[in-house]
Amino acid sequence: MSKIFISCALPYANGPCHLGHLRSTYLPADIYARYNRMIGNDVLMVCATDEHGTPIAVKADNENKKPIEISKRYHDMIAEDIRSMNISLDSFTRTTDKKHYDIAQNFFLDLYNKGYIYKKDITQLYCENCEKFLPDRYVQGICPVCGAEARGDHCEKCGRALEPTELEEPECLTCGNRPVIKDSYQYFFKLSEFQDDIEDYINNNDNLPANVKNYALNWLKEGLKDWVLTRDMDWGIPVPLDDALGKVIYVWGEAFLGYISSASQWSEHSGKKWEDYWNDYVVHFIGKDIIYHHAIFWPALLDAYGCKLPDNIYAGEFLSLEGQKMSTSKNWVVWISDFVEEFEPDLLRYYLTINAPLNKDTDFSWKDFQRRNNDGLADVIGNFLHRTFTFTHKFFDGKIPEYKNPSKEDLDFEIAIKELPDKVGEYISNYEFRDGLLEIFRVSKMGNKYFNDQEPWKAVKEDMQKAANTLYLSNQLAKVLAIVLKPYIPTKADEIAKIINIDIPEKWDDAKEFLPVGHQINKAKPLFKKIEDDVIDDEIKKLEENLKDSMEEDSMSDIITIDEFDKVEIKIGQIKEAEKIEKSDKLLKLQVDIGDEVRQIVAGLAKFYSPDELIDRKVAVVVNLKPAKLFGTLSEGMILATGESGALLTPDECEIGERIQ
Ligand code: B3M
Ligand code: ZN
Repeated sequence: MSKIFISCALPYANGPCHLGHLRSTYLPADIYARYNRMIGNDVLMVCATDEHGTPIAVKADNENKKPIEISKRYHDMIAEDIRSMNISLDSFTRTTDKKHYDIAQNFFLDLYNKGYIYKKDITQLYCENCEKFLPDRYVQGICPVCGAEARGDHCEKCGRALEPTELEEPECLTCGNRPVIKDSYQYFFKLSEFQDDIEDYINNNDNLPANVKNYALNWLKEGLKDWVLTRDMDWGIPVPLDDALGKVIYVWGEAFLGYISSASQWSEHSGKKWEDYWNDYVVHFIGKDIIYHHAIFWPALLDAYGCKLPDNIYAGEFLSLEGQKMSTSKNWVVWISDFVEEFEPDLLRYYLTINAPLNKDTDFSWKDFQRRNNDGLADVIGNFLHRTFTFTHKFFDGKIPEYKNPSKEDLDFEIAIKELPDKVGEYISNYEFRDGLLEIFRVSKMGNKYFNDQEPWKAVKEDMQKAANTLYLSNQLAKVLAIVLKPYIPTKADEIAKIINIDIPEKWDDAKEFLPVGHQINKAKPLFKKIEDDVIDDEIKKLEENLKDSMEEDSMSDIITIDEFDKVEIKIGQIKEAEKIEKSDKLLKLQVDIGDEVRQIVAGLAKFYSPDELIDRKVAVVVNLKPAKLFGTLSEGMILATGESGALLTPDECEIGERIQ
C-alpha cells in the first residue's frame, strides 16, 4: 500500500468555480483519488482557497469592502461548488488561516537564514496620484514579449511571468495614470541558483507528462532569473523581518504552502502525519497556465528548504465554451452552481472526462453535452442496464439465473467483463482518465450487442438456458460497472449498486467477485435520462443573454446617470494667485477663490498661459474631487479646460461661488 499526497491548485477566492476549473483540476484529481482509495492506497487529497494577491485587494477596493470579506464570500461559494460536484477532498482550508501564516513565515525565514532570500534595491512602478507602489495587478500594460495586453505580473497570452516595470505603456489600474519608476527595495529569491537542480529534476523525472516537461524545458533554456518575493501592500502575509515594514510575501511565494498548511490542519484532527504521504508520492493537479510556477518555482523553493520535490505534476489544458475563450468579465462561462441547479453533477463529470484527453485543449458546447449524454450515458449504459434489470425481473423473478454450458459468445463476453476492471485501473493509474472511460463504453456497447444477438426475449420460449446465461452475464457486467464507474460518476455508480442490491462497493477488487446465482436484485428504475432539445435551447439562450447583458453594461459604462452627474459639484471660482511648479513644464499651482474658501489647485495649464495671464480669471472648478498630490503639491480640485488648447471655460457673467447644474 502506498500513501499518496494529491493536491488541487488553490482557486483564487475572487470568484466562484466554473467549468474550466473543474475540467483542468478538481475532476481529474478526484478520479485519481477515488480510484487510489479503492485499490487500497492511503490518499490525502488537499486544497484551499488562495486568498491573497492583488485581484482580491482590487476587488475589495472596488466594492468598498475589506479583502477578507471578499475572500470569505468566495471561499464559501467555492466550498459549495466543490461539494456539489462530489470532489472528495480530505481538507479544504484557507490561506488566511493562522496555521498558513505561521508555516509561510517560517518557510520564508528559513530560506532567508540560509541565504536564499536576499534584500536588493530596485526600481518599481509608483503612482504619484494614488501615492503608492503598484505591485502586480495594480498595473496593466503591454506584454514586452508577445505584445498582448497584460497585467503586472503575468501575461495570459504567452504565459510569461513578468515584472511590472517590464510592461510597455503601463497604466495604474486604480486611477488610469501613467506610473513613474521609483527606487525601493524588495526581497528576492535566488531562483537562478537552482538552474542545474531544476534541469535535473525535469529531465530525470519520468512521471512528468509531456506538456509540463516541454514548457519547463523551454523556460529553463532562457535561464532562470531571481524572483521578487515581496510586495508593498497591506493585504498579504507580513514579511517576518524587522526592516520589512509594510511589505508582504508575494502571493506566489506563499500560495504553494497552502498545500502544506491544508495538510497539516488535516493532520491536527486526523492524528495522521501528512509528511508520510508527501514522502511517499506527491502529485499536483493544476491548469496549464501555472506550469511555470509548479514545475520551476515551487520545486526550487522546496529544494532550497531541503524537502522532497513533487513526484508528478499533472496539467490540464484549456477549456473553451461554445468555441470561444471563457471570460468571467464577459460572463461567458457556465458556473458550477448554475449547472447543478438544472442537471445532475455526474452528467458534467462524465462529459468533461469523455470530451477530450486532459492534455488537449477542448470545448464545452451545450449541444455536444446533450449529444454525448443521450448517445453515450443514456443509450449505451442506461439502455444496457435497464434491459438487464427489467428482463431479470420479468423472466427470472429478479434473481440471478444459473450459468451453464456457455456458448462461444458467452465466453467472449465473460472474458471482456473480467478484464474490464484491470484495464480501466491501468488507464487511471497512468492519468489516462478518458481512455478508462472509453474502455467502459467499449465493453458496455459490446454488452448491448451481445444482448441483441442473444435475443433473450425469444430464447425464453425456445432455449431457457441461453436466456439464463445472457442475463447471468449481463448482471455481472452491471455489477462491474457499479465499481469501475465509481471514480468517474460516483452517485450514479452507487445508484446502480442499489438496484443490484449489493453494499456500496468500496474496493476495486469487489469487481472480481461475480454475483452468486439466486441473488435477488431490486426493481429497475431509469438511471440515465435523455436531455430534451428545449432544455438545451434554454441553456444556450441563457448564455447568450448573459453575454448581451455584459456587453450592454460595457457599452453603458461610458454613460452616467443624472444622479451620477449630480455628484459632480462644479462652482464658479476666481484665480487669485498662480505660480510655476518646479521641475514641471506643464503644471501651475493656483489659489482659487470658490466663494466660501480659497482652494489650492494644481492645473496643467503652464503650456498655455503664463501665471500672470491667469490672475483674476473666472473659471469653472470641480470642487468635490478627492484631493491628490502632484509633484508633492496638494491639489484640491480641478479647473475645467480643453485638453488640446487649454482653453478655459470662463463664465465671466457669473458670481463667484455659484454652482453649475
Ligand atoms: N491561485 C490560481 C491559478 O492561477 C492560483 C493557483 C495557486 S496554486 C498554489 O489558477
Ligand atoms: Zn493611480
